[in-house]
Amino acid sequence: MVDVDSVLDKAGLSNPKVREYVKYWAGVTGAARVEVVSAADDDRLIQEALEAGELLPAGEGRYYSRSYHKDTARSEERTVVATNDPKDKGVYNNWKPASEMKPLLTERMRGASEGKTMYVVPYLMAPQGNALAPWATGVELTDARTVVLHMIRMARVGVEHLNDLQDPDSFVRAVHVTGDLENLGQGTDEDQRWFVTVADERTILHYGSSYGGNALLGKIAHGLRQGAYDGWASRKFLAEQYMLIGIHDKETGKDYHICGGFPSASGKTNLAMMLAPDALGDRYHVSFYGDDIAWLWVDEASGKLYGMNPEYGVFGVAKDTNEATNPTALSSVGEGTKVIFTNVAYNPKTQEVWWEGRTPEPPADLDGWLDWKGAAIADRTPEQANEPWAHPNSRFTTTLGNVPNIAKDYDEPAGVPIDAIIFGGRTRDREPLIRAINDLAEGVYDGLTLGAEATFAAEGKEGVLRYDPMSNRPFMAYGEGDYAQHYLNIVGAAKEQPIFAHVNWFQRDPEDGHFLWPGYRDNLRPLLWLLQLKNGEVKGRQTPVGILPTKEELNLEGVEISEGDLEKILTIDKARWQQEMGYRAEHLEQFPNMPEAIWEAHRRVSADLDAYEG
Ligand code: OXD
Ligand code: MN
Repeated sequence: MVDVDSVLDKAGLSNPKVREYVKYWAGVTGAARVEVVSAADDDRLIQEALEAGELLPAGEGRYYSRSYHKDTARSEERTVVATNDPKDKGVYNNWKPASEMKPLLTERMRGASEGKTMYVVPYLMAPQGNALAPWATGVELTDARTVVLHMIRMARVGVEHLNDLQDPDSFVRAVHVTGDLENLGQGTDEDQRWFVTVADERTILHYGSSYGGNALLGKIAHGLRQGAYDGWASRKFLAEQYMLIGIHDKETGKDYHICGGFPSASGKTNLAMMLAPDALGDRYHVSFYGDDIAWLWVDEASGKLYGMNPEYGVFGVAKDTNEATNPTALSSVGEGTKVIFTNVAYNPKTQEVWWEGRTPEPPADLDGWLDWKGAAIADRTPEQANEPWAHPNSRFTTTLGNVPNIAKDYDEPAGVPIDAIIFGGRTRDREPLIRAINDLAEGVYDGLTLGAEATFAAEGKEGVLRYDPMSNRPFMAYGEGDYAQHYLNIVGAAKEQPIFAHVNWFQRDPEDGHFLWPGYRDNLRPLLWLLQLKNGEVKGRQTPVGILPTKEELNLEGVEISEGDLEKILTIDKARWQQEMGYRAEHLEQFPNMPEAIWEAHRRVSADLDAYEG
């Protein structure tokens, strides 16, 4: 049995409740050693991981890791929100009783870390001193060193975040046990994995994976699911899967902040890391706060809606990241950044990495190249020739400070005032470039009916979205009706209302399929229009589904777009919208206590569409 007390004493971990918790789980998991970690341990842990072969060098100050081949993504079916109150059951949260899940997970974890080190990772999912820090504190226990290295990049890590809590018991207990990955029956009827957030006990128990989304418990399990539950239980805040950016107007000296939700594969990270297009760069500077999570609250002093990114790093999808789509991401994974790549293709001879979309063609000289599973590309059979080199969900993990256009105040406790909340899914028709919504209930309604096209034809019907309310479908922690009401309450309490908008960069020509809008850096243009609309500098054109820019209002300096394409992305397809309203009604009917304000918004949009002449 490890002498946990002496380890904790040596690490200066004095919080008595944390000590009790660590001792309990050291006993359950049977770990051979306990080690308390802080960010200052990074270099030593990197060195140990290199020596153990868990990391491989990928050039100067860059590292590479491979995960078990059946452990490469979040598993939504095995993810559960458990509480002691069945009223917390929602449509998406996969609710189960805490009394069933806690003993089950404890048994899975019993003795499962034998022979391993249990790392104690005290963390904070907020800038230090932030108003929401009391809900952002946690301690992850993990038996995987690579998970620790990822946590150091994705969260603020150190005992100082836990020792002086006002209430020493107020921290999230987050236990991660990897399990025997080769014998867990991933994806079969005998699947042994469980990823459980016991939300009303602020306890996270994840067993059976070392992949980031399942194992970095500060990020999704705490930053989104637990955060959402706490925000509702305290009536104080929202935890959303939103990016957060700043826009500085050098001419007026004004700063604006926009956050927003996008279902996966809808360009959220690229948008979050966007630079101003060349033609507008003299006037506007875009800064990066976060690409994945924002917590929103009303600031007591100013009465304004505020937001902050609880994370400390970026856990980005590598696929299709290149100089054109996301140059800032590439700079943030350069030499000396201490980035960790996972499951991309790797060349141990040259220490290079590559992923699909990094360059138009893979490296021509195959010498040394291994695919994400470690198999030599040069040895592929003709049948294997088309298999991807990198896993489609391969990732880079880098700290926010490495992103070249990181906002100067990203680490300040205050957070930033939110001017606009935007939603956008990948949709090939119907959704215009941007439509602005001034009414709170209609904005929330729009977020609740957010969706994206199913990625494969087999997954859905043509023109029918996979709804992903607020891009939170996999992270919903309680009932969707309660969620909608809480959202209305939090944002509704702000003295100055943010403007809402729905954006779509992905409309295509029905004949030849080309994208009608150039996208990427040019996406700043509709966002600037939105801010001008909020400021009363432009009027736009009212339609039943929101206010659209006129052609003249949109700053198109330096953009190549045909008149026909522009016309198309700035108009409403009435028939398709009327069809969509039917699908939306079906979608909303699933949620038992959806607030009347949301239904009223739905009926208003529907009636306005029926009366619309175009
Ligand atoms: C996700 C992520 O799975 O951000 O959404 O990694
Ligand atoms: Mn995400």
